[in-house]
Amino acid sequence: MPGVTGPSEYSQEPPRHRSLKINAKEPFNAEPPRSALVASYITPVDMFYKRNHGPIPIVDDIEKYCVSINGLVEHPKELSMADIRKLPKYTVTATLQCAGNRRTAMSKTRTVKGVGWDVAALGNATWGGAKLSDVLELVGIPKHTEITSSGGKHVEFISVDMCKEEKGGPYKASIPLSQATNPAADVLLAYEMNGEILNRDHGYPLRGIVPGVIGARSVKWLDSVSVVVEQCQGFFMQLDYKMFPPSVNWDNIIWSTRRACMDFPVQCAICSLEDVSVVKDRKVTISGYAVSGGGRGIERVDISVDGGKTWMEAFRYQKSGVPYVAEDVDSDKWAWVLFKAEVEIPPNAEIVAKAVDSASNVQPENVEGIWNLRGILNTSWHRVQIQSSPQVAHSNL
Ligand SMILES: Nc1nc2c(c(=O)[nH]1)N[C@H]1C(S)=C(S)[C@@H](COP(=O)(O)O)O[C@H]1N2
Ligand SMILES: [Mo]
Repeated sequence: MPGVTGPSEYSQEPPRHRSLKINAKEPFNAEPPRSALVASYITPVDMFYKRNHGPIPIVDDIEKYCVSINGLVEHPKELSMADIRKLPKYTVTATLQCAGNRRTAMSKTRTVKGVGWDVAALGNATWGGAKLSDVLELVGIPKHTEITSSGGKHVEFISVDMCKEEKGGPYKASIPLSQATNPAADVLLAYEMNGEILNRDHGYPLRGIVPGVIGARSVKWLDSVSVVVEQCQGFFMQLDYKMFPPSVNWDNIIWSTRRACMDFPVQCAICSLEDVSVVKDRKVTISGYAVSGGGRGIERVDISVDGGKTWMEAFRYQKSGVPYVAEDVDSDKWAWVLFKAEVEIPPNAEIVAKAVDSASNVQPENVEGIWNLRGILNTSWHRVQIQSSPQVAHSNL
């Protein structure tokens, strides 16, 4: 693509915030401390997790940059950033979550393969850009198309970055054409994040944003968008990001037997405490995030201080102090909710959080039942242990 080069090495990586926890250096994979996630509803760009499979590409001449819209379309086009910006601009607040979020905890049950993540491989941002449905209309594909006359059924996003999983080729992924041409699905070709020009780490100058779907499908640094007959045959759609049953191991795995993960399941995590925390007071404020895929809202977040025997409901909000109601016209349907609960804890408490989404899906109780060899989609109840300091034990006598 004109104007964009992929550095062969990691010598030209962008600057990053010091407090990010680095899970892998090259490619760069890092997440913020838990507490940064609950500090604000919108995650600041520098605190947003970064998930890469290769070096960060460099756009050396934005005037020359263009994205190719091609494949089974009547009028293929090369669009410059000026062309993209001419289309109506939409802003969508959406949580991007890596399917590997909470992988480290899954690994404790049985080893899994993949970059380790704590509970912060996600963030909530306001993305600005053109709707993919408008872009596809420019090349002759009407809104709400499931299949084109030439059999096009999927939209493939192809990047310029190079990763070893694709044998030095670009990262890619696809979504169904019906989703891409549905304006209500809010799929964007985004050039802004939180009102600023998208930075290099997050896909400058243009990336896909597929709300409610695992992060892997929101392809950064777009080179082309292609209407194709089959689902993308790339590594990350066919040989990764699939959920296998606990019985499948590396000797008996058959990748083609499972579907590519798309919508993520209901998830929540406590962010005000680490896995093991020592607290002095018996009264503790528990806070965290809850989010579901597919635009499903969060119906409830339940908190327990006794390992799940008894429960209380947490306060949920998106706008500070305003109670959140799932499916309310004012709520952001693709975004997380933050939750808060004031609890009184017994000595050596196990605090648990679980969320319920608007389709009444509930997180699974234990990680064992959802363990899978790639360690994806760990949505088990989030548990943190409290070690009472001597004062607490004493005041409880
Ligand atoms: N081109 C490209 N797009 C990509 C990736 C990548 O490595 N290369 N990683 C994907 C994965 S797995 C995730 S979770 C998100 C992470 O986006 P972020 O780094 O902006 O948080 O980008 C997705 N898009
Ligand atoms: Mo991811």
